[in-house]
Amino acid sequence: MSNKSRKKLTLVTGAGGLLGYAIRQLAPKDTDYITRSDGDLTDFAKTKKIFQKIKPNQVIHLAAEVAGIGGNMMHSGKFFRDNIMININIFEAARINGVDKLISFMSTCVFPDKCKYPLNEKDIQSGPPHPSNFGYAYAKRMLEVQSAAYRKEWGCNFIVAIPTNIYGENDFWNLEDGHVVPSLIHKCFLAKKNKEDFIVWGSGRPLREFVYSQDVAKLILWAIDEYNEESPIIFTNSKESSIKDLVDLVVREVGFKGKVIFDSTKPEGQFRKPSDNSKLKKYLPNFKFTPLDKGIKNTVEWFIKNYPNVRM
Ligand code: GFB
Repeated sequence: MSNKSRKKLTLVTGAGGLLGYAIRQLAPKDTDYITRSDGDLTDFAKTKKIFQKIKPNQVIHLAAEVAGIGGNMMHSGKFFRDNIMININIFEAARINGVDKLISFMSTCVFPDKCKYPLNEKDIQSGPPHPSNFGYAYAKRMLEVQSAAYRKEWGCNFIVAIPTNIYGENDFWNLEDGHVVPSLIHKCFLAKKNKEDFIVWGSGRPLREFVYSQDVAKLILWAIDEYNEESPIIFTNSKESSIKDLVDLVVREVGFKGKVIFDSTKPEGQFRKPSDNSKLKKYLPNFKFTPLDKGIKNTVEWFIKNYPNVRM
């Protein structure tokens, strides 16, 4: 945490991760960042202290317990408990310290498993989420409820965004718990280094909408200033790619020449979760998302340059 005495405008929580890294490249100077080492946000007294010290006007609340499909299946209790506690504490500390605006984040895995496509902001609570991440998904769904309740009783301008599958520099590169993009880049890199097969989970057929962290960071900085609706907003280019498409890009960028094996004993999660970006397009008709091949190229370059000093 910065210890300069000037008044801070914006506080970014969970700033040590993927989106925190992207926001740091773009955010205005009056921004303060906290990471896990600044205090345990599941503890209300510690959270309150941080807010009293920094006195932010705005909060970009990224802090969360997150993981890919493997981590979600292993830790449904922890992910439910910790995310609920963090969000309760952050919202309350923000309210009692007079924060003007707070943006928090869900993910498209919060949507019902059986839902009409494309997923729309209106459908979040209309059925149970996919079993692979129900603990995380139910905790994150409460952000919509919490924001609406705080607006209603206390007039807080708290908003919620829903990015789809985010990837980019400074991701979490764990082979078992990471999201698909960082895990596959790391696995492919190791397969090349150790002259082994490159093992991919599942059939490669599931579809995802990958969004580059730098694009999401731009959208967050727009939303904290300009988006004021109670209803959440989905951040996506609405462009689906299969896991196989992703594998091909990773293989090309890593320069892997060996054998790729799709391991059907591993989990696949939801088959697809195509999302409606018409609300985003209404606000930002000219916003250009980074194409997946360019984003993967940048991400692989970053990983290779920083390995082994990466989060994993
Ligand atoms: O990123 P991921 O774990 O998230 O991607 P989800 C899972 C998809 O990628 C599945 C395939 O179809 C997997 O079979 N996959 C292939 C792999 N190889 C790998 C690998 O090495 N690691 C991983 N992780 N997947 C998450 C939710 O779901 O989406 C989270 O669990 C969060 O809660 C996130 O919301 C955005 O898209 O399946």
